[in-house]
Amino acid sequence: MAHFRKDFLWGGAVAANQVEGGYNEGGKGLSVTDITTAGSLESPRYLTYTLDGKDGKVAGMFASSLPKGAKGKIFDNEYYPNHVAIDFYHHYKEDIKMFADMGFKVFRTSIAWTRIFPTGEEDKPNQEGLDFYRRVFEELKKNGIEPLVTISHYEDPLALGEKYNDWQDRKMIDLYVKYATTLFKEYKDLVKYWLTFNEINSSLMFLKMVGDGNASDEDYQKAYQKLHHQFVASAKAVVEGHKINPDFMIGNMIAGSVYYPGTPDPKDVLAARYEEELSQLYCADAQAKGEYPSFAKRLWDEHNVHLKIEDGDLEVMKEGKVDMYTFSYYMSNMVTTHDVGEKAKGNFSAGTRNPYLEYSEWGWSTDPDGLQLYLEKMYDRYGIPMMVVENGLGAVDKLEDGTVHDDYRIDYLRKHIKAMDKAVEHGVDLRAYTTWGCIDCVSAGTGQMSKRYGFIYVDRDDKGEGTLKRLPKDSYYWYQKVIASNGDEL
Ligand code: P53
Repeated sequence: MAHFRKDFLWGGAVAANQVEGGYNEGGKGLSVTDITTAGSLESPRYLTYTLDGKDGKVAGMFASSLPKGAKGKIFDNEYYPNHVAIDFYHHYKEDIKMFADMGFKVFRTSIAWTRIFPTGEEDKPNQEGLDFYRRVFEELKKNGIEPLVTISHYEDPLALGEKYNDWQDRKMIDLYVKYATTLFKEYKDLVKYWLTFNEINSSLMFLKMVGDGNASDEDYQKAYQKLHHQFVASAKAVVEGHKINPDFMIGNMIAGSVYYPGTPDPKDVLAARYEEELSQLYCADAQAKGEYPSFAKRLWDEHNVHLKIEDGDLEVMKEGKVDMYTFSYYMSNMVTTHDVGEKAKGNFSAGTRNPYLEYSEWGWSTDPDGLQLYLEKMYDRYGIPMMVVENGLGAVDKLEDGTVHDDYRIDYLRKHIKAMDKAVEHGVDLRAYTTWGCIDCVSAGTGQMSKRYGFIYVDRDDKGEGTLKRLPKDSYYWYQKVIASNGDEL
């Protein structure tokens, strides 16, 4: 027998910009993702904003600032995969019906800030945008599905990015809080679960991708300053949210990973620990303990960072601690000071390939034990309810007789569900599991459609061709059984 609670929330996750399309419909403004072109494994697109008057390859959707004076622009001869994505904007009813048919109890999506405040600075929210999400949430509720809503998922208004140099300016805090409070008030009876920022720690992890991992002190200064503003914004949103509805459960969202020492050399053990402090615990402590960790000073000093902290900031961080710890988990990492093994490739994977693990076509390791370890470690550290809000295998699927035989995906998910079950057996208070890209969508890292995660196949390719028809894969029927048996039938 599996150990999941009776009311365990099984479901799936996506983000507005990766599924909705309709990028200029319903009064929506441009987001940073709308000006991001497609990429590939070799050339991940978070390095390739298309900018007017600059040569383009300067900063990406995860960067902490735009080059001074840069203006985002849409070029006629470029392809922008998020402009149509899978057109969830017009297909949401059909898609929610399929989620309900699988037995989903929860569906995680985000709200596009630019549907609500097109430039981020309007006095009044855009009614059409509010109405769209109301229809989506009502449709979910009608189907017995609880919405889990990310307030900001790599889709900030482009106008704010340009004007306030991404999150370098404190002004962003108030604009974010105004946006979040608008959502809380509008949907207070429809949405109970909220996440403030998607993978907030990606700003620090992203630095590994800059200049072959040799980001400058200035890059670190910007990343830490951006994070400080986001921590304060997140905490203020938590405080305001609880005033609007004390039942809200508001979570952080960390790109979760574990870091193994590559050899038993104590130097490697220390290096792996330091990597964990930088990439995980710094942000996790700030939001779940409501304070900077003891090792923060070491991290700042390492890169001559001087954080601008204003009066009241630290108090509000303490007051606005999150109610639950939520994270994505795809892979683990290995850190070594020795010259052993092949360098790991792919998103964020600084370090070396682990000889005990298998790697996906995109270079991500499969490590379910790492998920168990992560859950047990973090629950022990923070002691608040946890949710795995992203997990899954990005793979190329082959359409055969109108379906996809994706046993590799079933295998990946099965192992991770078993790992979660172990952690629950060991005492972790786990509330939900939402697999990433439960319906095929545009990859965040590469902009590809061919990197698929879904239980539902969507007929659309990397060039934007296809009928957008939805088809259940083998994993669709498998997940239906998993949910119906509350994790017993794997
Ligand atoms: P894609 C890197 C490493 C771990 C998680 O990613 C990441 C990334 C970014 O590429 O992002 C999350 O689409 C993110 C989602 C994203 C998903 O992982 O690159 O929250 O938006 O789609 C999978 O394969």
